[in-house]
Amino acid sequence: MGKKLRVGVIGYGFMGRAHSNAYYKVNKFFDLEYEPVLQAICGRNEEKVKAFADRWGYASWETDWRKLVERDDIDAIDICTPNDTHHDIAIAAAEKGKMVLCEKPLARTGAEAREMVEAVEEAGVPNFVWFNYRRVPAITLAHEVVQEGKLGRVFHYRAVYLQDWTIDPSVPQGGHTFWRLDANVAGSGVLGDLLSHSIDTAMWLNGPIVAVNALMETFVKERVHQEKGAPEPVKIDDATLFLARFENGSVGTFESTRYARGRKNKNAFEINGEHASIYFDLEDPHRLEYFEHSDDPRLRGWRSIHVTGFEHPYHKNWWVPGTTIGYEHTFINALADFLKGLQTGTPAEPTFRTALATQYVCDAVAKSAQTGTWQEVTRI
Ligand code: SOE
Repeated sequence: MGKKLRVGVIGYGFMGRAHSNAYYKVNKFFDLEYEPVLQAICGRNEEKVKAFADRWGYASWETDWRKLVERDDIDAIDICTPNDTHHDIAIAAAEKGKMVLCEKPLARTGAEAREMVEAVEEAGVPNFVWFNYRRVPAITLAHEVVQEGKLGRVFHYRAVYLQDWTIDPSVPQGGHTFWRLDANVAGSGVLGDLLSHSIDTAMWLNGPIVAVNALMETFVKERVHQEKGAPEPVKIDDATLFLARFENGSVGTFESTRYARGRKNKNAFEINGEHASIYFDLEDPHRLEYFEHSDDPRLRGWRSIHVTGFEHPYHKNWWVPGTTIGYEHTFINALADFLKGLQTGTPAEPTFRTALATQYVCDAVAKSAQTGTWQEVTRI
């Protein structure tokens, strides 16, 4: 430890809390050269931002992100605000020479994301996107298993990301709680919010997606806007499904919805290879299911691996084998990797450039759903 990294976090909602917790705890569990300092929190509501600063021990607070970005006592800007603000904040921060960390999805569109990539790369500043599920130990283990070639040739990639919290038509859209349902702010519905996670994981595990064929549905056509108080047409996708072709010749299916009654955060995937298959479900996050064809045929079957041993990713930084870690630890693990990247000079993934590839898949999915045709994915 020793190198202080003075962080300015923008946004004190769900992600502001998750990221603040990571900055607060990372050095308690990981041996790192860098030590984040909770230098400033920024949010528009003065009373709330002050209360947040007190609770988390931030040294200062701001109500205007532009002022925060101008400050000389900030080394890194972390964007935890709704999607429509990511582009302007990231570019302003990069121009000021700050490191930029951004909550997913990187942007509303590929065009916005591309400009963000250009800005951080021109400025030469470290950058990172918080696709936190890469740091679920069982998903990281899946990555190791695939990298080691245990699956052999991959035939199928199957992903679902299912929730159920928007079935009630009286749930509003817009405002600070329901901005995810407002297309102007979010850019899209489940595509950017949920499928971006699935796509990031899929391309990390199985390589680039080159073409897609999609459909989208909006089940509830009108919702009251929380701030304006009147009903407005709903312009987000409530459900998106797509077929995919991967560069390695495998084929994929992706399904996401917020209308799967009983599914709260089912982010699951299965990969079927020539020699082995793997399956993961975030609703059972400590387990990786694994099937190996070369096992003794009499004993062959799906193994349910409890990914909580010292030989498993991240666990030696936490508790004794068999105990578990949770959602918040995925952010702490991610931050530890980002800080190690600063230390070693090998940037932690996903960088803005890597996240741009996910954004381009999202663009192709949206275009395919509009046109009813296969779409090739823009390559970086
Ligand atoms: C939406 O409900 C949400 O909070 C996403 O925005 C997160 O990225 C996902 O991890 C959990 O669900």
